[in-house]
Amino acid sequence: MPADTTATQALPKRLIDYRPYPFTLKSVGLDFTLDPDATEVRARLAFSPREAVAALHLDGEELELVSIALDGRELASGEYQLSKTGLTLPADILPARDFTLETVTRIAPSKNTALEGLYMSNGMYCTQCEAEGFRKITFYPDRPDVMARFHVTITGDQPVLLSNGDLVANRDGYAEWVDPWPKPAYLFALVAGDLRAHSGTFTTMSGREVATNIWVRPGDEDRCDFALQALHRSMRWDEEVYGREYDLDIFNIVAVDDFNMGAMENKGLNIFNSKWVLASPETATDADYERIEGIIAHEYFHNWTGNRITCRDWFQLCLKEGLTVYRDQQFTGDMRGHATKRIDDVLALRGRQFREDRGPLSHPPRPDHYREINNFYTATVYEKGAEIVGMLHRLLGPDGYRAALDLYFERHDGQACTIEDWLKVFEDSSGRDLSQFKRWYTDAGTPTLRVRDSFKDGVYTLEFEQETRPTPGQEEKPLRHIPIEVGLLNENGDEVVPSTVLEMTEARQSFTFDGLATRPVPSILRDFSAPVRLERDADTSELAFLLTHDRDPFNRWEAGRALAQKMLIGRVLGQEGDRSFSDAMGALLRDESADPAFRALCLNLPSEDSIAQALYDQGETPDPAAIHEAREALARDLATAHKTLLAEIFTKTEATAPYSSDPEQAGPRALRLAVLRLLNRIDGGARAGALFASAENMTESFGALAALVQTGQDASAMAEFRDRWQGDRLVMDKWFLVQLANCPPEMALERAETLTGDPLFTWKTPNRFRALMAGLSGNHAGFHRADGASYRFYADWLLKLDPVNPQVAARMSTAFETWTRYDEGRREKMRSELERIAAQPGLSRDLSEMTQRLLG
Ligand code: 0A1
Ligand code: ZN
Repeated sequence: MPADTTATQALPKRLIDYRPYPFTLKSVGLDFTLDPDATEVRARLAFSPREAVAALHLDGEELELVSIALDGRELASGEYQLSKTGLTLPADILPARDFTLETVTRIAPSKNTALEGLYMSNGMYCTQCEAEGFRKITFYPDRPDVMARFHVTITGDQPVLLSNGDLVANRDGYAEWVDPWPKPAYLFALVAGDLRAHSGTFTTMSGREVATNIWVRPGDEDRCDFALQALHRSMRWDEEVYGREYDLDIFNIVAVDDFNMGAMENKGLNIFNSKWVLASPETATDADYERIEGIIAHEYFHNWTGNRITCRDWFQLCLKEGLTVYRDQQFTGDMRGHATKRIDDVLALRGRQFREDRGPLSHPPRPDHYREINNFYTATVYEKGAEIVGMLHRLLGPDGYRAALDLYFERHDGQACTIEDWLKVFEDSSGRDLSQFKRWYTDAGTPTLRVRDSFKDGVYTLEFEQETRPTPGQEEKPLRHIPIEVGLLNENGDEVVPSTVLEMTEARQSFTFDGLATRPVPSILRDFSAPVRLERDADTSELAFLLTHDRDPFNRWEAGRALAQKMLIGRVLGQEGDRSFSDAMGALLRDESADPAFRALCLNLPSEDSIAQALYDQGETPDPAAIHEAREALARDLATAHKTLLAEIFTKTEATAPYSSDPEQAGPRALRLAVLRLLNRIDGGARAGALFASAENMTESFGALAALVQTGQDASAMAEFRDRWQGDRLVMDKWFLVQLANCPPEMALERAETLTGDPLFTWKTPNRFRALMAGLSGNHAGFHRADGASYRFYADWLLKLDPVNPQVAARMSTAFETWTRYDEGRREKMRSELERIAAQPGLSRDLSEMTQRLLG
């Protein structure tokens, strides 16, 4: 599909320009006659004017208009205007009462490589309408505040024909679906193909039976049960924890191989990237299982937070996404353990959102302008959006939070809402003023929180100072309202002041604790109570103390992480190290009472990217090769210092029971693999090789492979893995990724070049493209080679993908988001690649906006 060059110059959309749509859409009838090259869409839209005189504008892109009739009268071509972006009927031809507009349009799903609107994947029809894909299906007011009831018919020779809502008629080649719940067009979905169902039933809390189905390609049926059970667990959890019941008689999930994102919450018909549905012990890792469960839950939870209550406009995206991510995080915590879930979430937040917030792409969770909304499905909107909900929960407490949510559902069911509506329910239900808190939504940037402490006459004082650096377009940074959870420990490790939430609202603020016999050790920002960068000069003995004694598991882990970070940064800067980190890890390895999954998280060293970020935050210029060296050396030293203990754990954690992805088994497995990654650096690959040969599940097989790749000893294992799995697209994605992301940096680019010539590198499939490119960009020192050759290779591929799939090309351009961190030479090389992309004639609006923002 040719890119729309005029769109490249389009002016940004602005939040302040929001105006309600001048018509109500009372009902929608859609008739689809499917054909790969000429699908016909007949749309009947029943409108009611809300304003006396208004033109009717319908969005529409890349559509062939076959006919148009107003209240049954065929319109002549002079009576309406057609443009590249839509269809307008002037006010003077519209009646001042209710009217119906009927259009017939033609589209070609088989030619739709952008995977937005109606497209084809392996001969199956499917749709992706969020955010603005429905306008590629028919002319329509494609904005989330226009909600309507849909009645859909599908005619086609596929055995399975699905849409939203409840099925009211079904015969050979024909199906009719009615969705009783008004919805915006972005939640519309249609699927047609030769599909098989793995089915179940769920009885809701009021006793209604819901048919549940996971639809997949023939041959994949035996990999669906985990997803189906995860769906049932999610449905029950939303009833028990939020009081939310499912509201249709059927819930369908479909797995598709070609999908731009993870999954989509279309009403009653969730569409998933097959990667996040299909699971079997032989093909999916423990991490995959946990993620599948989390994504199934996320999409299901959208039924209330997103669908029943939706967003007024796309600026409010974090209203549904932040809340729904928060809900899926709570769910996974309940299913699998809160401590490790919180650590995983904070690792992801720092790795993606803090990184985004520190560079040219920094934006508020609720942005106030954009050119292409698809570029705002970001870690800031999702993960930081979830942190903000978490802070509200912490400030109001569990009962206050639940009361606010009850009010939200009661007050706004069936509406399209804003962040203001959302905060108002918290204000009204708690009586608190959240005007300063609102800055978290409207302002970009990660605040830095500096802490000093003092102790005198039994009084301990914590003094905090907050500061947020300027971000693009926001020079001034008003003060934030920051919840800081704190506990104090005495020298025996007893908690002398239990966890309490301090509320910081000033630039500098002190909090005192009196009646203490001795100077306490503070545990600050427990459970990571706010998304800030905490700066505190804690010495290594205090960190080691917290790692052993803190009651708050997050801060225990955080202390270990801070020790590792100190050690790594010291090494990169050529300073003398000490044994504190190694000793602390030794103590943890010996502590059999500690949760194995927690111990695994502590043993995993900080990523090279996060070390680079930490150096940059300290005002240093990160050197990727030196960082790689330092991290490798620390891993080797750790392995050498504790080789006997590590070997013992490796032996002891060997599973004896048949595979299960439950935390009881996944935890010890994670520890075993963390230990393997260390031992592998000093045992010549002996253990990893043996495990690779004997493994009966993908977690161990892939874990062993990943360890072998680290030292570049993977040639035969890679070949064997490819031979075994070449017919399995999901497993092959892993194969592409791991050999680039984990290999020694000097091998990365050459491997990537070779892999692009592999017949299995089907680059138009988003999962495959992402696996290879994210593999390369995830190899920090390999991507940031000093000669800039990886940058060039990567940019060439973005340019190649852009005309085919602009959305994915734009998302993948974020590999360059840290370009300002590095030395002059690397900066220049990245900048010139970005300029080369920006100058490409016919560049998509998606990639054009990204390169312009990246260049600043
Ligand atoms: N709303 C989905 C994510 C999603 C967003 C955009 C898409 O296409 C541009 C597709 C899916 C979710 O939060 O899961
Ligand atoms: Zn979502």
